[in-house]
Amino acid sequence: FIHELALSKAIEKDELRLHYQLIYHPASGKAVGAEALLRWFWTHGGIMQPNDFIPVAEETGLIVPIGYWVIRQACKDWHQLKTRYGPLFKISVNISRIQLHDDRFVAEVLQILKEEDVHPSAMELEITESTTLHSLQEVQLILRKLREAGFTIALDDFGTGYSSLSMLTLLPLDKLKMDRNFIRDGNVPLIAAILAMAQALHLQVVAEGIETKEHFHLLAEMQCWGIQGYYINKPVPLMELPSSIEWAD
Ligand code: G
Ligand code: G
Ligand code: MN
Ligand code: NA
Repeated sequence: FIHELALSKAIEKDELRLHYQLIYHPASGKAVGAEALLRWFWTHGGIMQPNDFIPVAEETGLIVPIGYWVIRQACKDWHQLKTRYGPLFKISVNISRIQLHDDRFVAEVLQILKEEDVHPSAMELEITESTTLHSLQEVQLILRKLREAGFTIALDDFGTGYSSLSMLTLLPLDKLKMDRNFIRDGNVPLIAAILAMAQALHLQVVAEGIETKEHFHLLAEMQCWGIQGYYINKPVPLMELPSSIEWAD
């Protein structure tokens, strides 16, 4: 692939950056976390979005070292975020299937957090259902180890796959990230059903794709645990994150 060589040098050339999107907790009116979203500032190609290079990174295995870079950078950034948003603030990191199946994953991640002086309880790992396409038992074991170490586990893009409901009981999860399609379509009965189901299973829900004031108020009234989307903030570099005051209405 044409970008493969360039991507393999992205870390050493310091071309990767994390942008952040806040996760807002309507019940307290506070930002409780932020999702780290990777960007590649490619010298010849401008800013590359993850949808354009993550698939290449996955096919080539480069996602493994890139993923460890993401976790280390997120740890460094957490030290700044906690002074702004408080010590309970969590950083969410997307983890793809190939990363999770690296033999060293659990040990390596724990080592990185130790070196960067971040407790696993400050980090949430977002996985998708595609993670379990192979070897469900192996995934269960890895997630259980991570959870025992203190990480929280979120199922990302919930509602877009085919086996969502069985996954909810098969995987050790703390959270569901409700796919933004439900919000975009304004499917209130389905949103209500997902929230009720999650509550019965003791899972917290973060609604994605909150783009308008109407979305914001709807999900707050429905007592959704967390909300995330362009209405709160677009993904931006750490230093450009807004203070919570701005969305108090
Ligand atoms: O930031 P954006 O909305 O363009 O992200 C597009 C997709 O890329 C999302 O599905 C997101 O989960 C994924 N993604 C973003 N950053 C990372 C990352 O650091 N690692 C992995 N594995 N996926 C990421
Ligand atoms: O798959 P995942 O949920 O990790 O992907 C997050 C992606 O969603 C990022 O690429 C981010 O830029 C995008 N995103 C975040 N908020 C919104 C939103 O309110 N509307 C839309 N359309 N996309 C969003
Ligand atoms: Mn995500
Ligand atoms: Na998602």
